[in-house]
Amino acid sequence: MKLSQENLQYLAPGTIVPTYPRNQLKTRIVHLGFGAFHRAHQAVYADQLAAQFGSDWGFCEVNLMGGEQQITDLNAQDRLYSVAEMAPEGWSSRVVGVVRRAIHGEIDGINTVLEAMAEPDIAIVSITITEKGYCHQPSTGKLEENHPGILHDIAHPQSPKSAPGVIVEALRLRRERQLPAFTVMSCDNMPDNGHVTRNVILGLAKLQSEELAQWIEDHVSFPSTMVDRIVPAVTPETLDKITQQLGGVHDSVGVACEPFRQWVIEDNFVNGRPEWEKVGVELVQEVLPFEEMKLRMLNGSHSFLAYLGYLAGYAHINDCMHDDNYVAAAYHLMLNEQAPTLRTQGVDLVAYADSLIERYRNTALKHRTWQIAMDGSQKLPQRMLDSVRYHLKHNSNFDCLALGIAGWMRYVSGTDEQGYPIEVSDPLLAQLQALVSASQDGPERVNALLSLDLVFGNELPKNQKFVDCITQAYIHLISYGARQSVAKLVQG
Ligand code: NAI
Ligand code: CS2
Repeated sequence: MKLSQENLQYLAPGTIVPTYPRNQLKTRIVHLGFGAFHRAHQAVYADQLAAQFGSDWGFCEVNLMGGEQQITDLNAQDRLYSVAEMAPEGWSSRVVGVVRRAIHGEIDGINTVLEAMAEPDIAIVSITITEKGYCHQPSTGKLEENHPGILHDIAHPQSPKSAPGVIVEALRLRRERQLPAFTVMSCDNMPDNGHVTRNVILGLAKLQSEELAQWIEDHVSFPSTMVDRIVPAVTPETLDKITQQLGGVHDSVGVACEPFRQWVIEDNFVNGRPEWEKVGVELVQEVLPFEEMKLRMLNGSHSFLAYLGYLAGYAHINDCMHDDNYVAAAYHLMLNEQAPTLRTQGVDLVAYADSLIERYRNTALKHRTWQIAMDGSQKLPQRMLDSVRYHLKHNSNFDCLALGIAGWMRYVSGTDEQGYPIEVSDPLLAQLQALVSASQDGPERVNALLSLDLVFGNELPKNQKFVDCITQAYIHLISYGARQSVAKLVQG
């Protein structure tokens, strides 16, 4: 039996279901990126608001590329799907009912997406399209004008392919039709994600029309957000567990995640917003300190564990947590090398680190190190390199960060410690492979990879101390392996 409005009655007792009048919701948010994370985060907050406070904020879900099946399946399920929270003591499920519409840019046509974004009621366009979807330079946060998607959209602005191109064209339509603008809210893991979004949208708009760019500057806001909830990619086993949990009702769009969630939003909306504060969202003036804390302590240690863990043969983050040296290294990274770089005030960072380790230990999550290792070229700058810059400036130690960066280099070299190929997934894969195959393993490999200015910028590779630290960590890693390198790091 499939999940549907009619079959809600057959769900296992205890499942939370939408009891609010779904047809009274208005489509007021278009969300780009109906992936695992959005389903378990922003949509859950909206569902709670509708259920507890009668909010009428509903979503139009859009996938621009990939995830075709999810959109088809969601429509076949009356736009219902479930979210399972995996607590160590047991799972609990909630059926989310706030999706009003679901479309795909490649199936329904980009025009359908643009028209949906140009509907008068749309007040917010929110985004979770992964870091690479922004077509920016990770090292600077600016638009990458040579990105193939951007080159396409400059040539064909009215049939865009990239997310920035779609947003710029939707805003152009709204301006032409004299409709109010919408707020563009990034919920991806980047520091100052609102600023990056603003850079790419305005950067692209300027290449098309100065007037449009000016209108966007005057009428659109780009609030930054800090988002947190560990949502591993859904596997067939996850879906089987979800079916069991729902009492035999099958949900092809279901997602499972940790119980914890957090959302901090810069309160800067041009066309209204849901009353998120009623369901625990923190609305603040400045998000950057929260984002940096999360990106460096959580995501930085995640990436460290992902590269060094994968190389050591640990398939999941919770497997790394069985190795005391990895736990100690994660703590060391968080508290000795990331925490000192932060400007958060009034947060107990030791308690924060403890809570992260506790979350990583959750055996139900099975969060693959391979998944987190993905797209490293887009992640390293905000997770590790900004902190390295701090340490270089303050002449302080960054051995753990250096090992993390060396771990990424070893990982993207494409062969694991047993000599098996690694399936590296990264938008810069072609460049990475070219650099790897043109360099000898060792210091030459390190220098080759450091030449990637989209990742490392122009200054870091010129800093001898930085180059020496990374080279030393890399040589140790290829000589003794990941486990020993992590052990040496924590045991001295
Ligand atoms: P996912 O793989 O389930 O979904 C990715 C989504 O991005 C899909 O909807 C896909 O259509 C879209 N997408 C991918 N490449 C794109 C491109 N080039 N242009 C436009 N759309 C594109 O991944 P998931 O788990 O939903 O994560 C997405 C992002 O959410 C992450 O990269 C991160 O920035 C953020 N996030 C994820 C968390 C997690 O634990 N999964 C937690 C916190 C933030
Ligand atoms: C992870 C994040 O995949 C990754 O790179 O580090 O998605 C992480 O699970 C989330 O940011 C947690 O909020």
